[in-house]
Amino acid sequence: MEKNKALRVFAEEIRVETMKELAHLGFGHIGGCMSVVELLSVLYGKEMRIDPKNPKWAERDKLVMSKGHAGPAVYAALALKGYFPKEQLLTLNQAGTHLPSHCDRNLTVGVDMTTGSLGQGISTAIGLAMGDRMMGRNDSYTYLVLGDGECDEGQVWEGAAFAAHQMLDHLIAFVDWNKQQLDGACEDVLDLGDMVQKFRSFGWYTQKVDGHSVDAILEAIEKGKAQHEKPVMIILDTVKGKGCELAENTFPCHHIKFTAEQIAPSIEKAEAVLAAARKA
Ligand SMILES: Cc1ncc(C[n+]2csc(CCOP(=O)(O)OP(=O)(O)O)c2C)c(N)n1
Repeated sequence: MEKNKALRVFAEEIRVETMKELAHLGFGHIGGCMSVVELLSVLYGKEMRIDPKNPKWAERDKLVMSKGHAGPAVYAALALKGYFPKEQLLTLNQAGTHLPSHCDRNLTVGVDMTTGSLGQGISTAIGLAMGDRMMGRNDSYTYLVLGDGECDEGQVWEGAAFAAHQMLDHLIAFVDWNKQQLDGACEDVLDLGDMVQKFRSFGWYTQKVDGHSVDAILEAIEKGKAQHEKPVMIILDTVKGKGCELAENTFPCHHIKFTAEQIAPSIEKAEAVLAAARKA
């Protein structure tokens, strides 16, 4: 059992709310949403210095969800933190919504960066981190979430070299290493080999942890913050679709369609896991 019960519960809440959002729509990027819920729980539930009542607070920590198709999971975390009413989640991707399928900083309260064109988030995150440094906001951190398929983009490696050169120790990045991308396994589409060695050789303080353990993620962030010379990379060993039975049993499960009936048993199971986490 995990030490941090509140974060375990928050992760399961994000999971359930995300599934309900997507169930209402009948399709979506369920796989890559499910694999980041523990990370979002740790970030929004504990690690990030934020104030939902003051979302534009300049000194806040920022998050760049570079794999912007995980927007629905980010929105669930934001709603649960009180950035906007939970009922809004059911407007996902509908005409006039504030919650588009991919993150948009101009539309959604609490979203710090517009993303969706893969590869670009590392550059904007570097910009945010450098901006904080230039403005003397030394307590502010920028968090960045990359997909493993996204790391096929050359821009990721240009950013990786630059962040290390700038010794951007207040940039804390994650790769959601769920081993799948849009239409198959990462190792079949473009095998990047050992991600830990790759980022380490680019000069990052790199660790690999169980991406579904809130305790492990928290510990890795604290270790990263304890050093002051390198940008931090945490490779999250995850399962695409984690905790949504329908998605976990579909390959690839990147963007799937489902009826309410098809996804209902998966939601019921996730709700049971949430109830058990609350009782534990
Ligand atoms: C520049 C760019 N090329 C292609 C796409 C289409 N696309 C959306 S998601 C995706 C796969 C991403 O895989 P990964 O980064 O591993 O995300 P995850 O598996 O975590 O969902 C692709 C190719 C895009 N959004 N941006």
